[in-house]
Amino acid sequence: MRSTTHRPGLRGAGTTAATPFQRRRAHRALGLAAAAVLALTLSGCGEGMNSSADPALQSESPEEDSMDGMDMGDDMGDMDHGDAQGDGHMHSHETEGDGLSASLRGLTLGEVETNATSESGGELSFRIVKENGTTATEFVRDQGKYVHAYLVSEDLSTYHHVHPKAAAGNWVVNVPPLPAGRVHLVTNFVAVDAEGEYRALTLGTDFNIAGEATAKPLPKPAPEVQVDGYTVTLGEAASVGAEAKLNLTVTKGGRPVTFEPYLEAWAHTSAFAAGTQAISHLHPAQEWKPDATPPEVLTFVWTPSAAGDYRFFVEFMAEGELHRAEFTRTVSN
Ligand SMILES: [Cu+2]
Repeated sequence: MRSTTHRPGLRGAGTTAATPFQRRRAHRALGLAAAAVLALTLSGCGEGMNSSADPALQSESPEEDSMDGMDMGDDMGDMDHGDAQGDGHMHSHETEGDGLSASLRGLTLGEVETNATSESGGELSFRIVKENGTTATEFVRDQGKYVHAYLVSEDLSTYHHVHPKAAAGNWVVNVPPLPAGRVHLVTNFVAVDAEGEYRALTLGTDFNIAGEATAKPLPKPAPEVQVDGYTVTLGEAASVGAEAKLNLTVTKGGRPVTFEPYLEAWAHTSAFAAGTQAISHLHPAQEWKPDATPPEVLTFVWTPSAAGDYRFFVEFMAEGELHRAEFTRTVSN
């Protein structure tokens, strides 16, 4: 796999195999209204965030320019938590949006390009564009990263969580081979809009990978799954509008494992709705802080806004490695 080089000319040279797209399904627009209604409010993002003058908060810092942007299964090397602890923004910002809209609050996820195919990995790039047409370049690190990006296939059988790096607002990340067909890209970030306001947003769009999509059925709900020698259990989902507390336990040989922090949380869960690919990204109620004692049980609090099947991608760190457990959960009316 090529390294991420952040060449501004990515789109120019060497991308003859790129699949250009900006396609957005028209019916996604219908989801916009729903997303706006269900959106969480921004929580005090203006307070204590005097970022524009602070180079540490800029996305262009060269120390961000490294090859470790990709987290896939056990391939984790992206653990630069160090400077996140210095900037005073370790809390997670409540995000607005469920990834079904590419635009919210004057910021748009656009210029999505990739030269990855179903056979080979490549680079994925995109920009966050302001209402005035300029590229957003001021980002605040959140959960250890400036931008979290999630890629899922339409059938939710494929999930990747990657962390792009930017040069002049052009976010680039190495991605593995991607499934043929429609791929849904979700980006999660805190950025400054054209008015200088901080926006914690979850924006999403689709693109196509050439080839014939082969949809797999969603696996049946199971109370526990085995992954990397661990037994992982996740609680049941509730009904629409009701708060569910989904407990997560991880054991090995019958003993609880010690959770290790990953991206400033004890675990991360991306829950995608089957069909729409609406995302809820959840963190445990047990907040991670430096020197905190690892809890034995983690609790994801989630109030689903729509009935149907969901695929939960639970990412946790144990014994120095990142692991991912996947669950299907059904939300009833
Ligand atoms: Cu997270």
